[in-house]
Amino acid sequence: MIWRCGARVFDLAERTLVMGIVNVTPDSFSDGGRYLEPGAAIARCRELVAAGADLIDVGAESTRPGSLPVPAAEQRRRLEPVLVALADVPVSVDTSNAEVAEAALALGACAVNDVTALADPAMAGVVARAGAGLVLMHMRGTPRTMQADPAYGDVVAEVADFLRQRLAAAHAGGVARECIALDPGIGFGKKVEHSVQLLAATSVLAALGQPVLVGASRKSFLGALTGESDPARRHEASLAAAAIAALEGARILRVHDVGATVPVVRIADAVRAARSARAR
Ligand code: HH2
Repeated sequence: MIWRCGARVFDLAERTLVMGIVNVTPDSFSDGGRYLEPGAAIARCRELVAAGADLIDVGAESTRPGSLPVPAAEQRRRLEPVLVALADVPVSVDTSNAEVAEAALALGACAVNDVTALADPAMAGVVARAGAGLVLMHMRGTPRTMQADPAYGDVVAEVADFLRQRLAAAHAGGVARECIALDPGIGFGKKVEHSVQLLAATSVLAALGQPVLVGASRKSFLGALTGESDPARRHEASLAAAAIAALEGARILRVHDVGATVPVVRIADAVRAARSARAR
């Protein structure tokens, strides 16, 4: 299995990718305000690459529960100096705005992480023209409303159906299948039990045939399970979730603590390889 992101082709057959998070925002739930200044964001990206990140997800709009959209011009203003300075680094841009995505791809980003899975009708065309990578994520509602009592009959089946349908839409919009990764959207319109069920069912989503990305790092369901209210102190819980996701078939992990996650996924990769060798 590969994930094509423009000229970069990630080989996912044996290695789970570690995607480092850098939010160039004043208000993200975990690192809000720390990397709003371009110099701080660039230094953080370089630090995560040195710690072993395969790519960096740079966002200029928080999607934490209750947050509001950030205008395209402001997202571009925050992103541009960072992207220019990181031309040598594989970067995905965390945006659901096609204008922002187009500008970021022109500045060298190799993938678009779209938490709305193509809500902007221009997005598929922008990604397709660039031959860029694309992450399609499941969300129930919008960040402003999503945690207002989300309800599902069968959360795994509903998320899988949604992702199957968005995959078809992306493909119909010209995005090559080998460029597309799918993401259950942990914490996006999900109660604690929904996030746990989705983590447990990573292999069900992997069976859709695309690389699965899981973003569980520091999220509130980990706090609910461990009693830790401070996101920055959900370190061990995040590593446990990373190990489980990788073992269950996630091929890309979106994390804040890259250096600690890399050895965890190497162990998970080795165990997964041993498991599949035994099954052959
Ligand atoms: N989670 C967040 C943001 N973007 N993208 C994908 N594909 N999957 C995720 O799980 C995901 C995501 C939320 O985390 P963070 O970026 O740390 O916070 P904020 O949205 O407040 O900036």
